Amino acid sequence: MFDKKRLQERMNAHAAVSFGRTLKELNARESHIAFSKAIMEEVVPLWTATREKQEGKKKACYFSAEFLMGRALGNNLMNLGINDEAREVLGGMGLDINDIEEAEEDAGLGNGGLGRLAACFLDSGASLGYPLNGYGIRYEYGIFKQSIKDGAQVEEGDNWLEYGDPWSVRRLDEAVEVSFFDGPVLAVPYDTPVIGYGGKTVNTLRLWKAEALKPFGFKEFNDEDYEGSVREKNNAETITKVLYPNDCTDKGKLLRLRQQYFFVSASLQDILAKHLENGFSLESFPDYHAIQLNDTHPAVAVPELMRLLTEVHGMDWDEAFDITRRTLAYTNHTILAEALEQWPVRLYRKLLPGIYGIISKIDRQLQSDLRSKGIRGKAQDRYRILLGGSVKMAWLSIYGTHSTNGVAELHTELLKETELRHWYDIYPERFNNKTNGITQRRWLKMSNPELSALVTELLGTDGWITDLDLLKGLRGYTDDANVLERLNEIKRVKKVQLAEHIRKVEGIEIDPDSIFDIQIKRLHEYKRQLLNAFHILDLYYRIKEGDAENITPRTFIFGAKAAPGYKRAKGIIKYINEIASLVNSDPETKGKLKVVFVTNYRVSYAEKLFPAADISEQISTAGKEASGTGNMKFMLNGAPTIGTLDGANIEIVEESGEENNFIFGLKVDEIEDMKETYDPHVPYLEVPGLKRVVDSLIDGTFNDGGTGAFRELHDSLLKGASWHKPDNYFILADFASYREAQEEVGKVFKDRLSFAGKCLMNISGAGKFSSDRTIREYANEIWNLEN
Ligand code: NBG
Repeated sequence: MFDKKRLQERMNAHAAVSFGRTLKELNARESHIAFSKAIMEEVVPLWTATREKQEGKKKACYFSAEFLMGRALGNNLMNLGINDEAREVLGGMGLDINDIEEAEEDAGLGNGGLGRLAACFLDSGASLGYPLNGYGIRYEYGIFKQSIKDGAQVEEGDNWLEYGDPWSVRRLDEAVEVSFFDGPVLAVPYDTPVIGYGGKTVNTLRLWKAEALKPFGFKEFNDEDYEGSVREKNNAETITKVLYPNDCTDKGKLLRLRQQYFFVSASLQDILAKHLENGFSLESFPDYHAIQLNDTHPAVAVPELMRLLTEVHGMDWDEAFDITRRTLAYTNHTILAEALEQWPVRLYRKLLPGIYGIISKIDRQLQSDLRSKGIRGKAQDRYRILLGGSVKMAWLSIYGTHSTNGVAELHTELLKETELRHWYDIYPERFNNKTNGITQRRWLKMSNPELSALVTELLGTDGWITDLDLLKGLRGYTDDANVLERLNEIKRVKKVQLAEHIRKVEGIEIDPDSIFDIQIKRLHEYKRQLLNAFHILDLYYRIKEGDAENITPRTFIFGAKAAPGYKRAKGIIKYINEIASLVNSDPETKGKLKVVFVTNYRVSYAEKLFPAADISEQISTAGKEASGTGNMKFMLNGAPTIGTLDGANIEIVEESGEENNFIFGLKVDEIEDMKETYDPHVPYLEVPGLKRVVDSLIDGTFNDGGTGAFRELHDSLLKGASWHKPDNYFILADFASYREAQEEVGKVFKDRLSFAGKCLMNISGAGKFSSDRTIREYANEIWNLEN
């Protein structure tokens, strides 16, 4: 039973012990810590109970270099079912629960979709009662903090642990050693409880921190070599210092490889040791563990598990390989060829000579398997894990595991037909699809309590919180004017809340009666924020020419981080901000058009943006976005998609009806057909208005601060570059079609009830996109796991 008085006492105690003060003297961040620690005390007994209940049962282990958890407090209170009590207790002490929640730093240990997917999966695993634990890296600095100066992105370190992390416990007694060529480091686990909805299951996210075995050299100190005395400590701690801020692609960096091996080796040693401690045999390892590799970042698990089984435990190679393969499974998250991870052999050999030896042996075994399938000589090259001086992590992952899955139907089909076709030919049974999902607990119940209440009322049950398919029951209301009006009222409330927040943090006023048209995701060329920007500028010119008299007022909102080394992406941010200053300061378009680039887009900002959207921008070049998950969050909150037939957009439209979304642009096969002959000069010269906006990059309309970034963007569209053809993401080719779809949006939006009908069709069709469904599929079809 939950005891309010006890909570209050605990909070006072934590204020005293952690900060040496009374509650009244704490600032918001300190109060947040004291309160969270008090809640943590409530959680620990539940956590222990889950551990005991799961003893001896098969477990799934989700290996991921990224977990983009966001804030914990609000989510944990919700899942424990003690929101109201918490509000009361805090209120009684003169504290506002909202202020306390807002004071929490995001745990931003991920870049984008891949890391956030891992977080949603953990929530679903615990909520469904599966023994599913996460394993990753405790980065001291997460994804950088973004600010905008003169329209350009500026990065700053994300010191998320500054005030401490009340949600994790350090378990020094379970530390393990990880060996590199230059010596061992200590891996210390920090465990965070993952509380399932209803509080019945509390799983674990285990993140490893690197430390020195010998943190202080007394001899060096005595010799007055002060740097030397802490060198080992600094070198070790560097491994888990910071998250690499690249979404999708990674260039071969020694430190990154260290990070990968560090967390994979620590996790495998830990899991294997516990398995044996519990009295189970090595041979039974796959009967008790399923390990999912989130992309190729943890692919070194294949040779590392082989090393542990054969070299540490003396098992013979063939049996060890069988166990490894039956334990591991791999998820592919991208089809972009340049993003398939490869490591220079010299790095591998240097850092992990033993592991490199095992990879060579795996590669030799692969060759012999290929021979037995009649694939010989040169024909083997496209499969080889070691070839041309690089280690191909995707090939290692497919060969060393029993399952390879894509993350949306189209993505999986494309993998089978193109990038991974040769592998599909020889191992068709290994390939399967697991369409991504999102947790409705965070992305509807918590972020949008107003809409949640309406949904519960209409359905007559809150069962959708754990069974999202129930949303189908809303289909009965698509013609109910009263319901549609209420839906619109709720949307307006969320828009007012967002507008208020944007006024506070960005200093920009936006009009809640305008269409909120939102594109929030990492900045990448293939996601085509530039297409959106061109359309806005075109609209602006047309309004000024009196050509868009009847336009429905619009607020275009962007949120995006660019990888710090990705020059074009940064150029696009600057370009969007230049358009924003032009548009927002022009009295002629006032009241009709506004552009906002929100700074430091992250999970906690997303929670305010998704519920307030009228339109969801999902405009990637067809075939390039593996799935997308933001698209699902918009849908669940009732925003129709303006988008291409790409990734999970296809399935979204299947579930909600094409007529309830705004689909435009070239399809995968059309792009395939024209890619050899495509000349962007054709649309550039022929589509009315297009040249004008494209040339704004070079004709002096805007200033890129002397970086040359705008000229370079212009060239990328019309001249290409050494590594790609002109306009390789077909922005100019899709412009006219996009503009038409946007016009349709403006028109349909005017009929407020008919637009609300589309919103309701989206909400009611969102059931498939619960990560509960996704996790059940992983559990049944890959992990063979029971709840
Ligand atoms: C991303 C894809 C998204 C997808 C997420 C989660 C990588 C490598 N891939 O389309 O670009 O939704 O993974 O699967 O980050």
